[in-house]
Amino acid sequence: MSKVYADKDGQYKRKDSVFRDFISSKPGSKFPPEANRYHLYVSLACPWAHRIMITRLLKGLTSIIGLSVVHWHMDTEGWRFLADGEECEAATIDHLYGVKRLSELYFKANPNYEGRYTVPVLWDTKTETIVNNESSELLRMLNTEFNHLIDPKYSKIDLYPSAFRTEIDALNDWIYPNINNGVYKSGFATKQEPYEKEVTALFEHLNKVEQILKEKHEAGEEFIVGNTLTEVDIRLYTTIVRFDPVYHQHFKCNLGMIRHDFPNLNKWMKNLYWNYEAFKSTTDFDHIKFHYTKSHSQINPFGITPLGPIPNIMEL
Ligand SMILES: N[C@@H](CCC(=O)N[C@@H](CS)C(=O)NCC(=O)O)C(=O)O
Repeated sequence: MSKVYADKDGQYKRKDSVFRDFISSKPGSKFPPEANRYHLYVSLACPWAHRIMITRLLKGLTSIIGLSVVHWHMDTEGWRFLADGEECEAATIDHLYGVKRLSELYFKANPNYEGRYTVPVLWDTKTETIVNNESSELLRMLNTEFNHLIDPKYSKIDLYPSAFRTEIDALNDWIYPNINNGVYKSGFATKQEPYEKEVTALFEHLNKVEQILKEKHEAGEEFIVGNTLTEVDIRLYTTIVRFDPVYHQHFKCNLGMIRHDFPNLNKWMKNLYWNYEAFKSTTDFDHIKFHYTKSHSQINPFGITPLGPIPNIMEL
């Protein structure tokens, strides 16, 4: 029997990330910002890791923080890197140690580790440990802590501007549980009642963002907060771009599709994808579709990947 993520009530409960240190330039910091000291481990399929890939590009950090990309297939032992002679476009070996599995890095960091081996991971090559594996915190670190090491055209980009922090925090507070995690809570439910409750809440909150974006578009603006790209756009984009290709069918989030039923969310997503390289170049629909449909055998036992929707994202 493959893994079931729900508890006995049929509800999916996500576990908190456990490595929660911070890169900081404050005196005495255990993890000071330095070029080429830290390394990111990601999956191109994963919406949480995708947040960090977008941020790494937007902030011009590609030559400062290295990157290893796991294969899209996640089995009962978790994520693995590309094996010798194996082909999987955009996946890599582990560039630091050449290990086969992400779990080996978790055990290197803590031999008694007992949790799941999740991406994203920010690894410190100096102390050989995991600094942090929580995407919402990694996003904030990449936003501020390397600013003195990068070109001013990148350091001036602020994804969590102080003028909008209250508004951003308030949006994160309902977008995360109802939308980002809402698709997982719908898809991993193993009883009818929790599924219906979660999918209903998900669509109520998609309608709420649709309304916000309608007003923004009417005012000639393109982003969710203020008139500037913030972490709210990044955090929502990585869920919405997976919605029609995967969540609608695989996670049974099928009370509507972004392309047919949410014109303003669709317009906002297409704008980010087609007009911002950091979004388009980090969105890999093959990794996304293959990962979910061929890794969650409890949901899709034969691992058949549906052909549609075609296209994965509509033209502008
Ligand atoms: N709270 C974490 C969640 C990360 C997470 O759940 N990642 C999934 C992939 S989408 C993972 O690596 N799962 C591995 C597993 O469950 O074994 C974050 O936002 O960084």
